[in-house]
Amino acid sequence: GPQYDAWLGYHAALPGANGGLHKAAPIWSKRIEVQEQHHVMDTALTELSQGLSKLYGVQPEIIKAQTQDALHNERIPAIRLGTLDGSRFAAATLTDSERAAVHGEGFIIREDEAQRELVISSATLQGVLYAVFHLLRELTLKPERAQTGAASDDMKHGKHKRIDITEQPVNSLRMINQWDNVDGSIERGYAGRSIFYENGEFTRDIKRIRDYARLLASTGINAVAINNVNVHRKESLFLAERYLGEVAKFATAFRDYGIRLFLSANYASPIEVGGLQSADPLDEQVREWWSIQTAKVYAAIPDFGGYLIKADSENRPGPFTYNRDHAEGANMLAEALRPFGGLVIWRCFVYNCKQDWRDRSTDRARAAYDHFKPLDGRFADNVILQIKNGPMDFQVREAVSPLFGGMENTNQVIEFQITQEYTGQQRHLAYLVPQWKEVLDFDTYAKGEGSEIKRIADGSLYRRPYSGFAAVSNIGADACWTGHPLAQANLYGYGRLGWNPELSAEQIADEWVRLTFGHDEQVVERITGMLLCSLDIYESYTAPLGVGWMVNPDHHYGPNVDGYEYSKWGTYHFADCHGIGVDRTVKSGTGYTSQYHAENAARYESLETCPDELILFFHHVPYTHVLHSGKTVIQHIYDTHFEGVEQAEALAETWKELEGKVDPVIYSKVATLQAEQAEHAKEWRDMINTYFYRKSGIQDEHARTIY
Ligand code: BDP
Repeated sequence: GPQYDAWLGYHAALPGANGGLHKAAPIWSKRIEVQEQHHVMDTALTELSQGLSKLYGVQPEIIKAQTQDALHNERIPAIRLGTLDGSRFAAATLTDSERAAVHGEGFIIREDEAQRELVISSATLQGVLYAVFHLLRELTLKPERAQTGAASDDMKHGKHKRIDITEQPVNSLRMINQWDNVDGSIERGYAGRSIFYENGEFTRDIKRIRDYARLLASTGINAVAINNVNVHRKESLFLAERYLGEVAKFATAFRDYGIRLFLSANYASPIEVGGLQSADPLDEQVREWWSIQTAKVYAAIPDFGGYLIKADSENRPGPFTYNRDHAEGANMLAEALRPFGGLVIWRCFVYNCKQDWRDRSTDRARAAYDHFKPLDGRFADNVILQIKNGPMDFQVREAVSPLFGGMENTNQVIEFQITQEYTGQQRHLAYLVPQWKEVLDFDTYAKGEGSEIKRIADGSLYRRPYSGFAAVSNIGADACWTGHPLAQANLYGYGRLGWNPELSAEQIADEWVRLTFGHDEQVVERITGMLLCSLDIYESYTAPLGVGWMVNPDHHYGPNVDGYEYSKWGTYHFADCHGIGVDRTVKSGTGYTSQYHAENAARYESLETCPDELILFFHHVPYTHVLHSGKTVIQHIYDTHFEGVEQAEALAETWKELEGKVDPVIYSKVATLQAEQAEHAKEWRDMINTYFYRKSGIQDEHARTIY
């Protein structure tokens, strides 16, 4: 059904035109020709013929032939697809410079002048698959584009443009992290149980894994880590014979969609799995164990991606136990993986989660930079550091991580969180693409103006061999995959942004809505509108001005004004009767601002130039401090919390206008969730407003009732 098909329903091409579907079919859509045999090519063929038959009601004929002569008779209209080197028709139709314009997973889709032939080509088979998904997306998004032939009005007026598309992915690694546990639970999962595991075993439902792989590949994802970064005892054994066969089955499902499989590994695996006494990275026995074990992994999965590691973080083991640093720790694994072309993805989420809160110099925001910056240049060339977008932990608003721009000689990927741990847990609507865009467009000034984070993530600024995106998935066994049906837009958007960070949040929202719900203009306008304002709304009724963390400890859902204030996790707002905020300045605070390059350091250090939305992230100010907006901090808090509730209520009302215009199951699911959000927003408003009213004793200028 539509929930499960997500953005791949291809039902929406021509609304209301069911009977006349086949008339709209492009001339080339009835025949597909290929020369190459490969599992990814098979996937591409299946996707293409399925997609075309859904769009146009005609099942294309697939011609597989080894010889060029049998195929390339240009008088027969067809789609001809293959790699640049493996298919001769690509050579016949594309010029040298056209061929040179794409590499790796990039692709070309070209219609000939007469619009009777469509050539799809790429240097790689994955590229061919991405091209197929891209073509089907374009045909769905722009149904008029496919109307070739005399019947088309555009043609009569000579306006129809032939299809001519060249695409090149900007980021090489475009990865998804599953935080799934083998017992079937998902850490920070809000969409039901795991689709990967049940009751301590790998699922038998490989079809569902394939369907997931398909969704991911359609947006351009090419790597997946299939287990939680917190690797507990049982998951450690994924490296052992006991489970490797199962891992290999998953790898096959993903491989068919051009996705490489990675495992999160426990740093103490030599002890947990191997029965050794130590996991010291400089111990010969330990190194040998990793080499042998890694060879076994590659025997089962020849294209295995590598290990994702969370070490010395939140009670996970790591090299610190042996007085070794993280370069020594990571490089040992890199050595074991190198012979097979594998990668170590080493997370930078390292901080002291047992710190003494009375000591304000241990600012958690500082931790990753303090820890990793001195190691720049010491990591092996197949190690990639995975850095969260912000220095704290996926808050609705926080500064960007200063590690971006701090490590010129180290491979790095940026880590986002698609799962909405701190942004409403898929019960509140929060379209996250605008937040990711802001981070990616942030100028670090690392090499002067124009050193945006997206250029560090894509490897171009420092010319790094490995780079890209990683993100924590938001899916589970839920019927619509993502709990909140509109949260699918975040999974879709993440993939699209990884492929091309220049796409706008608006364009991605528009694409997703049209692919999922069709082209009814009211539907498109309302849903994109809801998505695009959703994160601002969520921010306005939750923790104010970048201070973060006013959530319930542990599960992190709902307001809790002092829940983390006196705990050891290093997540404070320091509110008292005089003021609020974390002083991270050099002048009087933790000195965190100095981790940025001069331009940003100065901007954040000064109250005059620090942006309003981050004022409490960087400064401790009195409630009467006047923001650039002209409002005092306390009045800003009151106003945004009252407005936020009204806007959350408006979201629910807007959705109601779509009754009867979208799939009824999706309609009622979202209607229920939006009503809950509007209610829950009041709880946020009242707790936050009351708290600051009591702390400050300052009345609301508009004398609204504060509970
Ligand atoms: C935090 C989550 C925790 C994760 C951790 C991580 O609360 O469950 O294990 O991040 O990224 O956001 O390792």
